[in-house]
Amino acid sequence: MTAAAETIRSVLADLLWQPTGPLTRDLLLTPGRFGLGKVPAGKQPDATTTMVCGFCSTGCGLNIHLKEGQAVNLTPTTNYPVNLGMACPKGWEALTVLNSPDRATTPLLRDAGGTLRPVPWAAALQTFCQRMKGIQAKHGPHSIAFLGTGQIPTEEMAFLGSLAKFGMGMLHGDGNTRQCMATSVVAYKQSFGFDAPPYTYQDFEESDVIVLVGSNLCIAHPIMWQRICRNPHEPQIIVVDPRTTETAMAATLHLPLQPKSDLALLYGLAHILIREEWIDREFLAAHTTGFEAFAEHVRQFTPEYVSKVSGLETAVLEKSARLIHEGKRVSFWWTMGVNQSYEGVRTAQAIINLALMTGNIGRPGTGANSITGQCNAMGSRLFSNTTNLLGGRAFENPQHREKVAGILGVDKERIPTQPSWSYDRIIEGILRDQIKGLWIVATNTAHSWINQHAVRDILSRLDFLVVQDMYHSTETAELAHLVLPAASWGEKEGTFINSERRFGVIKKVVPAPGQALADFHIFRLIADAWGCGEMFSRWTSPEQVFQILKELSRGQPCDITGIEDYRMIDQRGGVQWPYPSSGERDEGTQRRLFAEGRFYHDDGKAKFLFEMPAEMPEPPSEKYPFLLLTGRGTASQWHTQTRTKKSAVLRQLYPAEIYVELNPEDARKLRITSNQRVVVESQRGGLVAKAFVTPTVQRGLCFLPMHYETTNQLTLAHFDPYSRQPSYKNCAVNVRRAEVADLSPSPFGRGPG
Ligand SMILES: Nc1nc2c(c(=O)[nH]1)N[C@H]1C(S)=C(S)[C@@H](COP(=O)(O)OP(=O)(O)OC[C@H]3O[C@@H](n4cnc5c(=O)[nH]c(N)nc54)[C@H](O)[C@@H]3O)O[C@H]1N2
Ligand SMILES: Nc1nc2c(c(=O)[nH]1)N[C@H]1C(S)=C(S)[C@@H](COP(=O)(O)OP(=O)(O)OC[C@H]3O[C@@H](n4cnc5c(=O)[nH]c(N)nc54)[C@H](O)[C@@H]3O)O[C@H]1N2
Ligand code: SF4
Ligand SMILES: [Mo]
Repeated sequence: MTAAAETIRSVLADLLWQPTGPLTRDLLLTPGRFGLGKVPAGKQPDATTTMVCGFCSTGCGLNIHLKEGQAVNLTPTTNYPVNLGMACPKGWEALTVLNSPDRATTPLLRDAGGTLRPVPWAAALQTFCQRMKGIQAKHGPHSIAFLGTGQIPTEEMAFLGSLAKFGMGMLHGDGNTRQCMATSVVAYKQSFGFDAPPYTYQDFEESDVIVLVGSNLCIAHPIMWQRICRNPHEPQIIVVDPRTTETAMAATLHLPLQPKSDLALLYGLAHILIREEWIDREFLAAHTTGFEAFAEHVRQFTPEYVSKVSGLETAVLEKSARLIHEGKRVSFWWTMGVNQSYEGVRTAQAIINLALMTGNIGRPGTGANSITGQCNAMGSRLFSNTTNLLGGRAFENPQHREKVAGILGVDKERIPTQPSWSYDRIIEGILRDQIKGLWIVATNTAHSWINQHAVRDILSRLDFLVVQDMYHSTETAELAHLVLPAASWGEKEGTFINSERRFGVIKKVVPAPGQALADFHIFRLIADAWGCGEMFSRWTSPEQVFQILKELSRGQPCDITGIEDYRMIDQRGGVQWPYPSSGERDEGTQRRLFAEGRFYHDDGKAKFLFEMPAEMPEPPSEKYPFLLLTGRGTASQWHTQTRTKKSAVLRQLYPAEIYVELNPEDARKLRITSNQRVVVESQRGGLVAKAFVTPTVQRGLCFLPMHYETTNQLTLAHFDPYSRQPSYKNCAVNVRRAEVADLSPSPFGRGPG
């Protein structure tokens, strides 16, 4: 069979669910709903199958209950080693959000009058290739780019990155993981020699001291928090967060530091630990480099100095250092309060340094542990072919290129010799007329990217914007020239890799609506239409691609050649990397890295890396006297809400309208009371929100959840210099009571919420 015929066969098999009838050419030629994908009634027994959740990186196991072969309900899996029978509200509602009138069911093309109209797949594919190739012919091969995601299966990410770069000749493609994990990736690579979060979730239960920095587990990772609650050692829980979050309230010690004083604080803790000789000299000598220079660096971070910068009392600093010293198994965890910062990489490394100098790594209950965000951010870090060449390799390395070319059977000249521009550079590239065509897959840039007015303006300058999403109503799809309708979690197959490096399987348990196709099949169709289908002739199904990924991982720290197939992953309750086919391998269900103290740098040692703290680029001023923090609002809201707002149950669990958290004293001075509408404005824009007056935010700070459309109209586009991750959690704003003129009609874009 030719590659094109094979594509049509596999696409139809997917649409028909159980292919029973003859193949139909209508699929490619007719727009509209087909009623394909109906499960033949009565053909299959009722049963239960298992898969992992598709929201957050915890990667909970779910039992999916099937009636006549189709999912009707779900329950958390009791014997899955991640969640042990628990799920958060999003997990429980994961099937519900699939049914919605705004699901994209057919390709949509913007007509001459500016309206998006249904077109058949064949026309959509033809337009896609003509317009993208036209741009390349006029402006050069690198004038088209893509933006991907941490929320599609690993096999699909690898397909997108390989098709775009090796098949279509793109150089630039990045993902929303830049907004999220780039800082951890760079920090680990520089410190350990490979992007390798070392922990397993059991460490939550085995620590006697747990340090959470910029991480609101109760809201963002509630099942991980449940694992802490199961810890039998009555652990000390130290939470470092400027806000008194739900997690901070449950801590044994909360350090409400000034925002972005983390670096000084962490150096200050190192200072005390060294002063008291509470460090593991033996471990330092055998397994690390650069400690002496680091010790010299932190001498200036005296408790008095750090107290001034952070607003924490010296006694609290001394107490924190003592707790770390007295702990036998201390684990350090961080999330976006660290990563989303203009000095995120060095802050993450300051955490890594604490773990190294106290010998808290490689043993149960220890580690310098970055918690991931999206269900498959880890898959994207290893296999999306954006920043890294497939399998955690480097584009710049000729041996790596040769290796990948050999495994894929691709001409090595087709592999770029440099990594892609980062997300912010791609956006800037549009502004500079260097990028004219953009393909956005499973991310909602027009809502989630920093400084939203600017990014929407920039996207609107593109000659051709393609958005591939499960809903046609996202803020980004509304700007598109072409919308490609995607099947979602539950409607397709593949693997996700969770925060603790565990592969889990997802399955097709409901048909996708209308003509929506798995991203996998969309990539196949595009490969054929582009004329590079032969290059992907082995990429016939997700499970076939999984076999290719195994080969790509061979000999890498993330070697998974020992995993046979999806069945094995499913039966074992997931498998953590590494799991090589040969040599020593740990068969346990909970596995951590660095037990032998061997890191991935050539000398086998971890590096101490440090730098002087930087100035905050936009501190509060007379005109904008508050510092704005942003982040997750509730356990029931997911990001830009495209999914979670589709569930009536979840909608009951969070405020429909955007709200801003304000300190009572500040509110009193401004004559603002709870539930009153206020204007929050920065140099870049303003929004109307309901005031939520609460002592959980300190004076001079305010907090907006990221889930509402307008939040990023305020944020300042600035980035960590090493990871290029946006610093979403600090910009200067003013808050005032809303006047009548502010309210109706809203002067701020599409209005509140
Ligand atoms: N319910 C829900 N869960 C989610 C998500 C979701 O959208 N909804 N998203 C998932 C994703 S992709 C991610 S990345 C994770 C994010 O998970 P988290 O990082 O835990 O969530 P955030 O609320 O973004 O940020 C955490 C905390 O950082 C604090 N912070 C702000 N500035 C600073 C600072 O300067 N220093 C310190 N120490 N702390 C600071 C904030 O006050 C906030 O409480 O959540 C995942 N889980
Ligand atoms: N102010 C502020 N902004 C932030 C943050 C913050 O803390 N503060 N956090 C940042 C972080 S950490 C993150 S991760 C980003 C998240 O930002 P986004 O990635 O923009 O958020 P989502 O809403 O998860 O968008 C995912 C999109 O993919 C679609 N989708 C879901 N499943 C599929 C699928 O299988 N196939 C396809 N094709 N589409 C699918 C969804 O409908 C949705 O439109 O936001 C960032 N933005
Ligand atoms: S904690 Fe995360 S993975 Fe678990 S059910 Fe909730 S959203 Fe899903
Ligand atoms: Mo994220």
